[in-house]
Amino acid sequence: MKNINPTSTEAWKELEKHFKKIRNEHMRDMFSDDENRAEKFSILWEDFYVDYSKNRITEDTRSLLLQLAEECQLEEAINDYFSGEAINRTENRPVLHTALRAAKDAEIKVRGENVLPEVEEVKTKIKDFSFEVISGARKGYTGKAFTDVVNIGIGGSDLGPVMVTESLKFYKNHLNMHFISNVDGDHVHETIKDLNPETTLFLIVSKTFTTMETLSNATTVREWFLRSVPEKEVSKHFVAVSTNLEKVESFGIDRNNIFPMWDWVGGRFSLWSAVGLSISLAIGYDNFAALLDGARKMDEHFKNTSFKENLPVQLALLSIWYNNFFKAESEAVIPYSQYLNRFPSYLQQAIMESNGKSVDRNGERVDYETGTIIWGEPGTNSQHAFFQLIHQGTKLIPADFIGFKRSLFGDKDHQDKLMANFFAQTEALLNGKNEDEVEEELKSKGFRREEVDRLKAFKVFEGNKPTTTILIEKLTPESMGKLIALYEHKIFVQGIIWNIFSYDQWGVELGKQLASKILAEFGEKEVSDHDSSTGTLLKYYLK
Ligand code: G6Q
Repeated sequence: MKNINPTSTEAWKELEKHFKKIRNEHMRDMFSDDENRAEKFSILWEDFYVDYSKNRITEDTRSLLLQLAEECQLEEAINDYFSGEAINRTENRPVLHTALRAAKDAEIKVRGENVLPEVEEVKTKIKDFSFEVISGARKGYTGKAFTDVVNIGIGGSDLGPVMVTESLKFYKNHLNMHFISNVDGDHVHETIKDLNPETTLFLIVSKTFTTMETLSNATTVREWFLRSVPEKEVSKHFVAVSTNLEKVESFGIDRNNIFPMWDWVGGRFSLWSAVGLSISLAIGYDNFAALLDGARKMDEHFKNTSFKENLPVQLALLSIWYNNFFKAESEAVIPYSQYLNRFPSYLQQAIMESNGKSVDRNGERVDYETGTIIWGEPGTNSQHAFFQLIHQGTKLIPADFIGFKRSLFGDKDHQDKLMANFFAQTEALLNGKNEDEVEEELKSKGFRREEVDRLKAFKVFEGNKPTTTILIEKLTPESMGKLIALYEHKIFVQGIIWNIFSYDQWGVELGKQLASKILAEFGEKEVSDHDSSTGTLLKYYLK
């Protein structure tokens, strides 16, 4: 993996010139000038149809962006990524969430050893455990089957599992899933207040097993449990997922109840590991395995497909085009599926924690933009909320529209209405509505001339707002795996081109240390040295 400043490449310089040329071109004209535009700028892959023709690009833009990827030696970087090179150089680790979904007989070496046998061993443990809990063969201390599962974890040990269990709720079994993440005591107490310790299973998920939020929540839950249950029964109700076996044992969890993970799996990419135990419990191991299969298919597509036909590469390049040339600051992700309501917040962590960096791989301050701000909510709800700003605000917000051809309950009437909105929005964002069209519309509604003149400026839509449509056959564990992996690899490509390290998170680590000093002051009821704002706030809080 070479450290190449993207702005020093030939492609970047050409892109700057090219940008000046096409920045004001309207996509409406691009479509009317080329009847094959949709075909030229779309990729059909398995059950995914991705149409990126409603973007402010021409064939030249695409060629230059592809040249940029080549000059930044993306291909070599992809090989390093998949083969277990320590590409997370600031932590000296490989980045191998892809190994968790690799084919059984693959060979991926970390520090000289093939990790696949260990991965398979843990998968078998997840499979057996899930089967026992779901079937009722594994029981609580009074001999009753489990009815509730509580996942205690935060960040990467929470967001992925919550998002997937929510997205694949349709495939869920009888187990009630709960997630406790925030150190806010109201979160844990609200969650456990109606739970029965006899039939509740707790999963404590922490890669490091040092995270304050998770350990506090786990301790509170354990105390609550021990209020009515003898200590010797803890092992029947508490299991842990971690790399830190010693710390887990000293917390009082039986060694047999530990699902190991590895330092080469980043927290925000860990749902494919035992961190996804809650997913396997919620939807069954076969569905969990299908999720992994989907991700593996996307991995293979990403590794083996020419950049021009490569979904993660194309999505990443588009994002760079807007971020670095149009200076768009944010990107919206709008899933037209209520099941995917947590997908944007999951992506916020995956994308913003990975690429929110301002120092390049040489340790120098970058002088170009990196990570984008990600936000979004499901459609159609978001149409009735923030879409106004996308349509008529002053900011350029490229948006991904994610939709499914078939609904899960098969209600055609609702599906048609949902998808009519899905297509209508991207079409309107592309075309807009010009003054003539507004005048025409107002006149046809019987507005008088003065009224038309007074109102028309407010009703004009410039259009030319970029969208990418990701149309998927159906929401299944497999297609969900593909979708998540698509964005994971998009993150990778952007990090490579921006010449940053995507797989560390020093900003998050800082947050883990900051509170301890103030917490100690709370204990002593004495405020020490702070800026005057923080000092006054603390005194007010302690009063
Ligand atoms: C993810 C981040 C962060 C992490 C949490 C929880 O990439 O590093 O979100 O997952 O801070 O960490 P533990 O799993 O170690 O408790």
